[in-house]
Amino acid sequence: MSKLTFPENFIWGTATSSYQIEGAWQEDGKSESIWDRFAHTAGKIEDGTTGDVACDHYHRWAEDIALMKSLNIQSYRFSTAWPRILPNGRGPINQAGLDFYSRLVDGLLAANITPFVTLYHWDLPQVLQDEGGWTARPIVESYVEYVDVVTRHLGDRVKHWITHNEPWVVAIMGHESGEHAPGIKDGAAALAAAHHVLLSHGAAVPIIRQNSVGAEVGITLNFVPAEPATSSIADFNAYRFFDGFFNRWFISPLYGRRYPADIVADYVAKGYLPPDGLPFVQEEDWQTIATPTDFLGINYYSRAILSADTAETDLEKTLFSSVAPEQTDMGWEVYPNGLYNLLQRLYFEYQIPKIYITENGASYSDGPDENGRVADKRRLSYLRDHLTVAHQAIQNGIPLAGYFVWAFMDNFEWNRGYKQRFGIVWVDYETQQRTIKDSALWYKEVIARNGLE
Ligand code: IFM
Repeated sequence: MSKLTFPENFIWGTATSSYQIEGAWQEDGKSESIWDRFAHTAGKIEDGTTGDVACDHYHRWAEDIALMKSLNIQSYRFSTAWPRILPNGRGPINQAGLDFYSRLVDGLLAANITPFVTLYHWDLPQVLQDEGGWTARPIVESYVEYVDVVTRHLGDRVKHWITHNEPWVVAIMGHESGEHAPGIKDGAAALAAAHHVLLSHGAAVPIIRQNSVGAEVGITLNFVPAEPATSSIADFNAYRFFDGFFNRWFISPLYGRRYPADIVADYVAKGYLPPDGLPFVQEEDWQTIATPTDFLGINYYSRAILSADTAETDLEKTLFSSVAPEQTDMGWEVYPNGLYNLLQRLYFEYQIPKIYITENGASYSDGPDENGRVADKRRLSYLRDHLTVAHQAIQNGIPLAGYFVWAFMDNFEWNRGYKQRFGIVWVDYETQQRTIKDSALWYKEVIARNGLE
């Protein structure tokens, strides 16, 4: 077998987010987030759990950094929690919250691990939700204030910033299906939320550049490459809508093309938009949203195959309806070629100068055997097959600059709770003991060799 070598400066990383791992939900002046509120509401989380303690990373961060270092991890993508830093959403700064992230950044740098900071991974202060959250335009100003505070304090040491993680999830799962916090079920609200997230991204980019000289700034979108199930016109139309509402709605305005006209028309037909346009848009927004960035972060897990009879009736089924035999515990098809197709499409259609895979990984529940070993073969082959495809994309000229495994350790998988385990490190939630899985040992070797055998 030949060796697949990656470019010399390729970044090998791993990722998490604040609410999913930190715990300490009420400590050191942190206020309630929409996820605290949502998880504390009966019936919202499949296994009835919350992120109150999670992986207790708030107290165990030093141990977690040491573990990363032992695995050769070069870069760590984590998010900052807005309610730790500005408990009122805006105004007075909670120094203890900032200090936590400052220590984390210093610890990472001391371990020679590059911090990649996501400024918003879904834990909005509840006080801002009470004013309308992402559906109300003033949120943009509050977000920019929050970003200004974080980047002023960490911008001397952090040089990679991601404004938002997965605006589709914030907008659609949070405001249309209501499966995520804040649990709203209103199509019109979802579109307003999507717009304000994108607008806040563009408004924040110059502030980040000002506060963090020489930094790279980008946004992370989740993509689900789609295909029609058959050659029928009805399936094609289901595919077209899916691709538009999931993928194009978010990337188009970021690259100067406004919202896709076909999907605007579909939303008018669904009653999500009035016939005479987009009520939440002001003309100057287009330019703000399309503020040039340095990179696009992409999160890829699976593809969708669309047929007219499932489209729009059962979102979860439609998203990940699968023809391949292999599925992860999330029920998502394992389909590495989808990553190749996605990278190629993004590069060809949008001429993106630099791409990072900011998340890729798989949920499998394999736990420690009688000797304490976690032989998570399926995750290992998932990662290997996706990296093989990533390598092929680089060979073909696509500017892919780094790869972050989701996730560094098992954590709180939102409305699915703790049963879904994405980590390359096992977490025993009773004892908080971490156990390195076989996939992590394999990844360690990949990093050491800068490639795959
Ligand atoms: O756990 C999530 C993460 O927070 C965002 N991207 C997808 C992951 C797996 O569902």
